[in-house]
Order: sequence, then structure tokens, then C-alpha cells
Amino acid sequence: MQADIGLIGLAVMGQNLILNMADHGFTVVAYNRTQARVGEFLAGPAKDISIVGANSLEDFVAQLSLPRKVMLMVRAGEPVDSLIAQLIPLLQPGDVVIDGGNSNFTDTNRRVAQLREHGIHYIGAGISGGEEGARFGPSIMPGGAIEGRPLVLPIFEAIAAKAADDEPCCAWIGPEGAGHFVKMVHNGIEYGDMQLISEAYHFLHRALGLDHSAMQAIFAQWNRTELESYLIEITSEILAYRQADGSPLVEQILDVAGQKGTGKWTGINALHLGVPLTLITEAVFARFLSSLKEERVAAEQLFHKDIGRGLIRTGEIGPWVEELRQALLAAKIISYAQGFMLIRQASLDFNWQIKSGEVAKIWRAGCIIRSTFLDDIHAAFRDEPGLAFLGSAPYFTNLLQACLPAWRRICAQAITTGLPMPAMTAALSFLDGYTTARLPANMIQAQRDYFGAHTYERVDSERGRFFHTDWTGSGGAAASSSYEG
Ligand code: NBP
Repeated sequence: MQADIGLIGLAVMGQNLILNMADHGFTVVAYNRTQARVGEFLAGPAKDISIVGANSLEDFVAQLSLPRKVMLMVRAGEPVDSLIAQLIPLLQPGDVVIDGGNSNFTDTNRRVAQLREHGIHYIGAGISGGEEGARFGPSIMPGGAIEGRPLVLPIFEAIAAKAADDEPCCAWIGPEGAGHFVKMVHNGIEYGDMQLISEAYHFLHRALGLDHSAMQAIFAQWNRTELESYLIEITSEILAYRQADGSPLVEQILDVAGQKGTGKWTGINALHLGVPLTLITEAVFARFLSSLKEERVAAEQLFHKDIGRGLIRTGEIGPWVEELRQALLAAKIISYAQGFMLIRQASLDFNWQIKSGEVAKIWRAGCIIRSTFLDDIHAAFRDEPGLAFLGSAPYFTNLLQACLPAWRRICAQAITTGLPMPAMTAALSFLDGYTTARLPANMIQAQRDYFGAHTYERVDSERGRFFHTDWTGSGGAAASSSYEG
């Protein structure tokens, strides 16, 4: 019997996706560069189910029904190019190659074009949900060669997570690397959410002096509000986790955050596309700052810092906890709002026609950033598909306005007492900037024109008409068009 699909890469994601596909009635051929892994998988987790192994790429390809569907679940970067080069001579026009890893969308753009020359449909599919998602239902974000869409969607929709309304968390995102771009932004939002939650935990612990049982109960309670989400839920479970001696494990973990690159790419692409993605980029910087452990330890001594002193502690804790919840919710809305601004800009610049409402819909289950309020985000984009800023949708405008006083108080308290809250405060500054009709950028334009004759537009003239002033009387009337200041 010929198999429905073949998967290359039997690490954690690949194995679990294969088992998921088998659960849904698909016959899968499994292959891995290191052969021993194929045997171990077939004799172990894949025993007695509709999974077959291959001992070479030729054997792998020969066992696939036409048109062939080949999925790669290997490390992003060179391994993907290497496998593509080996597969091209073995495949034929009409076949599909799917890259399910965390590839950079620019690589996917290039590979879609490369395989098109061979008549092969290349798809870059972002997959989120980690090990458990892969096994029992991830969120899947495919994009690329549209001809491959009908061949892969039935499989993806079958294995994807199902939202509460039973809709599969999988939708075609757009051409080229659109699927991988959206997965990258998903990961960026994940960075933002995680940083915000860690700042809230820091505030509860250091500013309010709460112990782990109290903090666990607070996160569990927050998870029954608009904040309900996977990341809030696991935070509560992490706070509850005790070592053998009864002490909380989280306090034994070194405060140095790692990263694999998708957050950084999100920030880089925001800079390329000119999108003010302040919160997510700040979250990436916060991880970099955390890695300066030895320098931070020395600097704390140098500045005689004691953020445990002079903080709130006295008085009733309850109102502070509720204000912190509102601050977290408001900042989280900004995190998603900025993420969707980036997707919108990429879609406009690259002509990808991405439907933001569909993206919100397929993030409702299966993925790491799944949250109850993605239903509201979906509704906001359904009502206004071209929405530039999520906070302009009536539901979110009202929510942000309701949370603003508490959000300001929390940020003010943190700043006054030296408790770092980079993402929470960056989000507030962003909203303050976005909601200010006249910013001081007129001064920047005046300075640019003063020292570099860069010209400026006037408030009493039509847009696109540029003026230059000889500010010192000795600069002349010539304007600069080359020097970028
Ligand atoms: P890894 O990212 O650790 O990759 C290991 C796999 O890549 C193994 O099968 C390995 O084969 C294969 N491989 C490598 Br490394 N170099 C190769 C080469 N030159 N040719 C052929 N195969 C090669 O696995 P993973 O954590 O399962 O992730 C797979 C993809 O999914 C990655 O792109 C990852 O970013 C993405 N992803 C991961 C998660 C997660 O939670 N882990 C979530 C979402 C997406 P070998 O056994 O012979 O070394």
C-alpha cells in the first residue's frame, strides 16, 4: 500500500506529528538522517500502527502515493536546503514539499521559487503547540505554492487542534513565506506574553511580598477572567511546583532567559517594515539583559539597589492585585495589537492578502499563545477586516480605557521603586503615543532640517510638500536629499 504522506525528521515534533496523523487514519512513511532513530521509533511509539519506515530517501519516496506529499520536520536553516537538494532529483512535477519547522520566511520565499522551477509545490507551514500540540492537535499556519493547498489541507485540518466551536486551527495564510511569517509573529507575541507575565510575577513577589501559594492562587483566579490562557495557566502550575524539600522550584532556576531566534526575527522585521513593535522587541531585549547576569549582580551593589525596601507591602494587598491584573490585560492587548500591525504591514508590502481574522481564529487552540480573548480579536477583524489597530475596535477601546488608570498606577509604582517592567511600560508608552494627535516629532524635523537641511512638512500646507529654512542665516537655501540623519 502506498502511503498518504511521508515525514522526514524524527525528533520530538516529527514523531508526535506522525502519531497524530496515524490517529486520524493516514498512512505515514517515516525517515530520519540517522537511521537508528527510524528503527527505534517503529519498535517503540509507532509499534502496530499505520506507520512504515524507510531506510533511504529513495525508499522513502518510492513508498508515497502520487502526487507525493513530503513533510520536513528538521532543524531550520541548512538542513532544510540540504534535504531539498537531495529530494529534487527523486520527486516529480505536481509533488508537494512541506517545511513544518521554524524557518525564516525569507528562506521560504526563496524555496517556493526554487521548487517552482521543478514543478514542485513548496509549502512553509508554521506549527505551534510544542510536543503536546504536535501529538494531539497543533495550530497550523501553511502558506506558499497555492497549488499544494488542496493536497495538504485535508491532512492538516484533520490533525490540527479544534477550537471550542469545533473549527480546526488551520487556515491557508497566503503565498510565499506568509505562513512562516505569521508563525514568527506568533512566537513574537509569545515572547511578549511571557515577559509580561514574568513582570507581573516579579511585582507580586518583590513589590507585594507575596509567597508562592498566594501567587499560585492569584494566577489561577486570573485564569478565570479575560486573561484565561495557556501561559497564565502554566504559570500557576509552575508557582505550585515544589522541590523535595517543599521549596518552590522556580526560585532555584537561574534568571537568564534563553532564546532560539524567532523573537529576534520578529523585531528585525518590524524594523525593516517600519512598525512600532515596541513591546515584543522590548521582551527580546529583556532576555538579552537577563543574560548579563554577572554584570547585573555587580551593578546592583554599585547602585545600592534594594527593590525589596520601601515598596507597597503595607495596606491592603487586594486592590493592588486587581490593578496588576488590569495592567497585565491591557498590556497583553497591546502585545497582540502590535503583532497584528506587523502582519498587516507585511501583507500590504508583500501583497499577501493575509486575513487577520483567520489568523486570530487559528490561534484559539493548540498553540502556545491560545487565549480566550482571541475570540474577541477574531470578532474585531471580522467586523472590520482592515483594522489598523486592534485597540480601535469598540470592545478593546472600552477594555483599554477601563484598565488605563490601574495600568498607569502599576507602572508608576514600578518606576518609583526601581522594579523593572520594560514590557508593561513600553506598552503604555506605545498607547500614549498612538493616542496623541500631536507628538513632538515636529522638534525632530526642525532639528533634522537645522543640521542637515532634511526639510519638513507644515501643518498649514498639504502633505507631501516640503519646506526648508535657513535656520542660522548662513546655511543657504539648498535642501539635502542624500544624507540620512
Ligand atoms: P530539532 O530542531 O532538534 O531537529 C532535529 C531533527 O533535524 C533530527 O531529526 C535531525 O536528524 C534533523 N537534522 C539535522 Br539537526 N540536520 C539535518 C540534516 N542536515 N539533514 C537531515 N536531517 C537533519 O527537532 P524538533 O525540536 O523536533 O523541531 C523540528 C522543527 O520544528 C524545528 O524547525 C523547530 O524549530 C520546529 N518547532 C519545534 C518546536 C518544539 O517545541 N520543539 C515547536 C514548534 C516548531 P538526526 O536525528 O539525524 O540528527
